[in-house]
Amino acid sequence: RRLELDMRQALARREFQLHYQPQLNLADERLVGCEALIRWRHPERGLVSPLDFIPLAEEIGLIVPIGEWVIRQACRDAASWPRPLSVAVNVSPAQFKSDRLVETIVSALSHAGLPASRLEIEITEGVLLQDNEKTLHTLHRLRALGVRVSMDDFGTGYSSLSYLRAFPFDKIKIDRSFVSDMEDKADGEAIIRAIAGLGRSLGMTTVAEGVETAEQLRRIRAEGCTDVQGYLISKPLPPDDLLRLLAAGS
Ligand code: G
Ligand code: G
Ligand code: MN
Ligand code: NA
Repeated sequence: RRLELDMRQALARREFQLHYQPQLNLADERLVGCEALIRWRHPERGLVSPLDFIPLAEEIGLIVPIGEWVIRQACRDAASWPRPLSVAVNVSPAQFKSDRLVETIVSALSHAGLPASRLEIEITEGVLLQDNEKTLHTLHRLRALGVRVSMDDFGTGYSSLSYLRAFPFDKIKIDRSFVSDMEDKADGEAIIRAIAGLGRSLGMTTVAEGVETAEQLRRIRAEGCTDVQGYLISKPLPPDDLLRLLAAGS
């Protein structure tokens, strides 16, 4: 498989990049964090979406070294930002299960000189599906370090609520399908209201993802989500563009 061979060399050839999508807090209208999203600049294919290589990377185990690069790079970048925003990194199930995750994070934070409180990891239900004892142990170790943990794509899986009971996440990221449903179906808005209320009761931040229009933002604010992320605020930005945005004082 050609893509597989190329991916094996992409790290050494420095073809991966991180883009950063800002998250806005609705209470004070300030940026509070950014999600790191990997991009592969392939020499012939151009920009390859993570949707097209992360699943393959998981399958062949390459997600572990790629994911380690993501964590190190995200910590380095965040340490250079002019304001102490948090940086969120997506951790896939295979990477989460690898025994090196906690050590990698400790070492990345220390090399970058980034306080653990500025790092957030985003996990999906896929992480929680298997080996619950070990998963919970890892989550608690991360929490003890001061790293925050978010539940990504909330509401799309089978038992989101039981995961919230099993582990006290810091943040719930409401899947963008509920946001896009909001304008044509009343259900979307009702679901967002319910998740925002759940977050409030449990003391968790609630981020609405995929916010694209002012009308969506108005409704999300009315329903009580604490933060938003989406094209309306900003697309994922290359590091230099993000620095310019932060320097401009957003
Ligand atoms: O930004 P974009 O729409 O291209 O991202 C597509 C998917 O790839 C998203 O589900 C996102 O969570 C995932 N993704 C992006 N960057 C990373 C990464 O560094 N690690 C992992 N595991 N997934 C990522
Ligand atoms: O799965 P996860 O939530 O980690 O991935 C976030 C994905 O959503 C990224 O691929 C990112 O590029 C994409 N994204 C971010 N904001 C928007 C938006 O406003 N609209 C749409 N359609 N996609 C978005
Ligand atoms: Mn995410
Ligand atoms: Na998500």
